[in-house]
Amino acid sequence: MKLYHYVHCPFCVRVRMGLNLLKQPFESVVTAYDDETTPIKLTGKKMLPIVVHYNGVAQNESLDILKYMDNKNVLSWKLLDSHSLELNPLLDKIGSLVHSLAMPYWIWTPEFNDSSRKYFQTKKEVKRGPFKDLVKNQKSFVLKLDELLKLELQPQLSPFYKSDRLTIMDIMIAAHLWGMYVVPEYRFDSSVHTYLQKIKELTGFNYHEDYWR
Ligand SMILES: N[C@@H](CCC(=O)N[C@@H](CS)C(=O)NCC(=O)O)C(=O)O
Repeated sequence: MKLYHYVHCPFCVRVRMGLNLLKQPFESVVTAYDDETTPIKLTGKKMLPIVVHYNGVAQNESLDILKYMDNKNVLSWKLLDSHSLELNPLLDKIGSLVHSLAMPYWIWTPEFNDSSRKYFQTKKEVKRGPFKDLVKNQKSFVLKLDELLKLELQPQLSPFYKSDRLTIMDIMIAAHLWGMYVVPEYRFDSSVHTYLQKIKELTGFNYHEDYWR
């Protein structure tokens, strides 16, 4: 199967982590952020991740893809239903802070060229304001992120989120947090770093591997 994805995108990272964990091989197709034609042709929407299955059927929505592939329930999907009331607001807050902190750096990774960088920045600045202001406000975003992780993530790790085994919830959390590894000024608290590295080990995830293909 083929996976169309953006390297930085947390929803795409979910699928990369999940498919690796499920030992499901895939052909990786890193798609340019300004390529509207490829995703629209496949699913009618300019949105990744998209997988094209062996039978040619294209599927989007990260969780739908993983659920479909996880026929043995390795990722304990029921836990997601029972914890969604706490997890979804936590993911929204983490996602918003990580995006504000990491976007100004993502655009300088090898995934982007001049054209896709301009497309991404123009689109994202409509919602978040100028990237130069995001960088200026870095300290306050970092304070908020650290506080959030300390109060709402760290106490729930046992050693995984509300579980002693890795579940889909860890993949969702880690996929967002992973973006912070590109922010050169940032260091996770060591317990969060250990948690993320454990997930990396279990899923065989390698964030920037496509740059060496
Ligand atoms: N609910 C979707 C969200 C996917 C999503 O938001 N993808 C973003 C990238 S992070 C996207 O493709 N955006 C295209 C654009 O804004 O041009 C999922 O879980 O797969």
